[in-house]
Amino acid sequence: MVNRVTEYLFTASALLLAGCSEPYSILAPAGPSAKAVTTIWWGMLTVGVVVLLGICSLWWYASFRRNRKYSDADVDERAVRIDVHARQWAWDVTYPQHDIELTDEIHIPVDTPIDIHVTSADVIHGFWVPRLGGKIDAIPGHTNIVRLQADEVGEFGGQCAEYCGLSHAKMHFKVIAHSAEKFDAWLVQQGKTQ
Ligand SMILES: [Cu+2]
Repeated sequence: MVNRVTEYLFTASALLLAGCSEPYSILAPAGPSAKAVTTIWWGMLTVGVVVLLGICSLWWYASFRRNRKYSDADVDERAVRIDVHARQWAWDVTYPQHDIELTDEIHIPVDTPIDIHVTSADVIHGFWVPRLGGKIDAIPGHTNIVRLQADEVGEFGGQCAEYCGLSHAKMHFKVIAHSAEKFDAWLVQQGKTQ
């Protein structure tokens, strides 16, 4: 068995080396035209190797980073849940733990991870608050979760990021980040008015 493997390796090596043998090899140019081709060949090989190494490195980094990010997100018990239902052409917002309902407006506490559970009543919309986090699709019959967090108090614009009909461009909303105290006061006030 070992002898047969050695035999195959020897034959394969001989064939490969035969391809580089001088009578037919572009790697042994003997004239100006052939030298130009050889230069391009080495250039293409170099660029190809650099691109391959770059892609492999990014792939490895992305795989490692993704695992770490999701495991960190799962263990954060401070996360506040807010449900967002998209429809043509508005955003219905509910706070499941507080029995609060809003439209086109999301209030959050600052410095706190917020898990937005996003779904849709009709077509696919795109939930996006550019200054606070990534986009997530709002899909009928399915719930996606995106985590947002504001590092400062203020008002942040949100916009539908998936074409969803005639008024798609007007399907915007705002996220208002309060200090922890003001957010608690806002919750109490909403509890009284709803
Ligand atoms: Cu839209």
